[in-house]
Amino acid sequence: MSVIKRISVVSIVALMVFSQCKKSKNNGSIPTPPPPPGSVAIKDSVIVQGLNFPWEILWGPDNFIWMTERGGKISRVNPATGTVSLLHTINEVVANGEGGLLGMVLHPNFSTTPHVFVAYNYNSGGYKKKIVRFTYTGSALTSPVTIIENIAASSIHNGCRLLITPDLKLFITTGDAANQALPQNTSSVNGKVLRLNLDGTIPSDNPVAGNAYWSWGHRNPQGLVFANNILYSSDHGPSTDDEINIIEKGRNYGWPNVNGFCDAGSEQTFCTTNNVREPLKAWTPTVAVCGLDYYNNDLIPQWKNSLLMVALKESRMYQLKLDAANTSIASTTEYFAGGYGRMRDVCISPTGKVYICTSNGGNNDRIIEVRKL
Ligand SMILES: [Ca+2]
Ligand SMILES: [Ca+2]
Repeated sequence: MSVIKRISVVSIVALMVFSQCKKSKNNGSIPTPPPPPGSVAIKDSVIVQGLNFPWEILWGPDNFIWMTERGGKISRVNPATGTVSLLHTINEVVANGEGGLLGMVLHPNFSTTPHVFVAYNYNSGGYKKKIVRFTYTGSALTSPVTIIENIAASSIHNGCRLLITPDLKLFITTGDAANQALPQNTSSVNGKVLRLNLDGTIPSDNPVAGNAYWSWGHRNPQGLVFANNILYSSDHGPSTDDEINIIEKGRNYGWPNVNGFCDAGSEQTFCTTNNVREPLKAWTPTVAVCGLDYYNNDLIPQWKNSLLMVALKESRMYQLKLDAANTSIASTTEYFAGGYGRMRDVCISPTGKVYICTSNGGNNDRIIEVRKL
């Protein structure tokens, strides 16, 4: 018998003895205790550098990260190599302050309907925003179709996350475009979460027939995710009350009359009169809440059933652990405080790795990969 075989036999015998020991130990009714919940060690590393204000990162069905940069570029990033492949530059984009090329979403049935929806600012009788649908050919984006246009824009407060729900409705967050009269005006498409059919028509079951809005009273929502059959959104507050909200059909979210919860005297009156939906959580002073995604992967157990949200000003990621009903935040844990500067967006791979893009500018922005150590 060779040495290796001897070792194997010894190992097998040892394993059998060990197993029996474990069994005999549990011969009573004492169950084996489960492993401690949560904590696995995580590791963060930079996989891409040299970007300029990436705004949207999302995990594509091709296992590439699809990315917009505010100046007008749409690229595919290979997460294994960090290679950035430019797909298309939208020349009509006008990047002004916080404006430019913003949110993006892919059609849920991308293999049969390779449509790419993007939101961007442009000039047309003033600074505006539009949503355009492109078709992906496998190497280029072609055939632009305008879904909605002439949304008021500004150098600040433009929203603009995009999301498509499984029932094929397009959700668009819009900001107040620095005009506080717009969010409470339901004939304006600003300061709203809009809901459209994928061809830009208005669904017959929207809150008001012929009106694109789904919810109103928003300031500058820049995070949006659909999970657990619930639409969650982050919204920038002024100097107080950044918010995380559950977006419900036809509800008023208060801005500019209400900041955060309905706690001040005048807010209480307004909230009662207008059936205002309060946030799940508010941050004062503000942290500049931005990109949002939902984590439920086994890879990092402590993050299961959590919203992951990144922040610009406070330059960190917040893990917002949801309760069993998914309708309130049970606990908050912070990661990467200050380590990478301002953070704009987050996405998650099907294997449970998390990707974060920074928003520091100067052609020095990065994508950070977070994985199990
Ligand atoms: Ca609110
Ligand atoms: Ca308040």
